[in-house]
Amino acid sequence: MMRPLHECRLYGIIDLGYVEACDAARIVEEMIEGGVDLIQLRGKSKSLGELTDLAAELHEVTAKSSTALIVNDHAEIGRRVPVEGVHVGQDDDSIETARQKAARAILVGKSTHSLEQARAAQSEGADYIGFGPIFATPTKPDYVPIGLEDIGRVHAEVSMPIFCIGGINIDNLQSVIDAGAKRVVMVSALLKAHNIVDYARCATDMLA
Ligand code: TZP
Repeated sequence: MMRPLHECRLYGIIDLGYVEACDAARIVEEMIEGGVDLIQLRGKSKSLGELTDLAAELHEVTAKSSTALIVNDHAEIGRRVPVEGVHVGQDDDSIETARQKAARAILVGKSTHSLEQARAAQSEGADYIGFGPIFATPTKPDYVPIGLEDIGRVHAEVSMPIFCIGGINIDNLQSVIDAGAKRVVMVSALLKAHNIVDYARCATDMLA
């Protein structure tokens, strides 16, 4: 059983732009051991079939733990693989369409890049949002960072879980927490860490 969403603090992403599919299961195991609460599978250049097969392989690993597996973009994967959720961007399916495609109760998260988009995602019925990029990030080079200033306001105005994202690492995590964040996503920082287990533990301890 996955940890209740409101108890989740650290969200990792298996981004196939950074890691090979053949290493994904090992990295998922390390993230789980380090206390990562949610893991997203993201592979912008992979086919639906490849992502479905990989999601099935990774879910066999996450199912033995309380860590949830979320797929990026393709809610229809949720029909074939018992993933816990799907994540959509601003230019992807609506929350409603994602729920229809999954055809069962599933978490639906949405990327937001401003206060206005965060409020809209709440009205649209998202279960959680990503909010960022907080800092400049090589993972999304074409996005203008929104900075730390709106983190307090978004937490005051939006009641669902908010995961701050974008350029967050162990060295700047405290500044994000001090700005009001309770939850974060780390992509490159975790994937490039020499020891993913220790790096994730350090982050989850800070977020506890
Ligand atoms: N959405 C906003 S920023 C971002 C996404 C997917 C990338 C975050 O990656 P990193 O490597 O943690 O900066």
